[in-house]
Amino acid sequence: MTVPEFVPLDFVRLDESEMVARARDFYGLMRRRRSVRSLSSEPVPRECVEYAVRTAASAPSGANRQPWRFVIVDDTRLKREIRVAAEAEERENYKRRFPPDWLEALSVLGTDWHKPFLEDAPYLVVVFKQSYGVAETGSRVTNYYVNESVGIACGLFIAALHTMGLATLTHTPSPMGFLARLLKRPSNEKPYILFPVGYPAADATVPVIARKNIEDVVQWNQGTGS
Ligand code: IYR
Repeated sequence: MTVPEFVPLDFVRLDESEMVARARDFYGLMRRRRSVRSLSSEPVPRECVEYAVRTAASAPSGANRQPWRFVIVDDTRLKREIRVAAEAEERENYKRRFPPDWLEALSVLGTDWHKPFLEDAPYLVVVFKQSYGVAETGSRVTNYYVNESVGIACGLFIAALHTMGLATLTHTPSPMGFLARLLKRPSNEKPYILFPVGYPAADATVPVIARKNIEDVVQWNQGTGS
């Protein structure tokens, strides 16, 4: 066993008024985030997407294994290949694979199999989860809570993009195996989410949908179980 090493926590204690002000401000910013399906092809500074990835990679993870890989695609040809492959899968989904109740659930979002944002966005960030790690010797290393860890990292990624004034969409063209193939990822990595990143198109629209009321998502203490 390795002996753990500890250092004092670098922590800034805030006044209560400052805490509440920050809580309110952050909520005020984040509640305005929307998933955006029409993105502008206007260039975005590389630094922005790099900082968003750094933020994501700061997420907590099971046993600190950091079981993620972020592939940033800005190559026009590769983006086109990804679009063609994603649209082929999604065409099947919408025409044959999705059951009627799923199509009904999607109808309020106005989605279909066309994915122009995969070519329009200046960057596609494809997040891979590492089902297991590979040591320098080549032997397998167990990763823990992989889905939870990568999900949290993706949440931070989305928040970082929104804070810097960029838009994205949580896109999961299904099945996503083509992403591992096109991006030449090793077999321990599975595609998790594809994020197109850019400015919203000037004429972007979003569906009229609502978030649940806070009473419907929060419970303090015991419920009735009914
Ligand atoms: N992945 C498909 C379908 C889709 C599924 C859900 I659940 C959504 O919230 C949105 C879309 C697509 O991208 O069209």
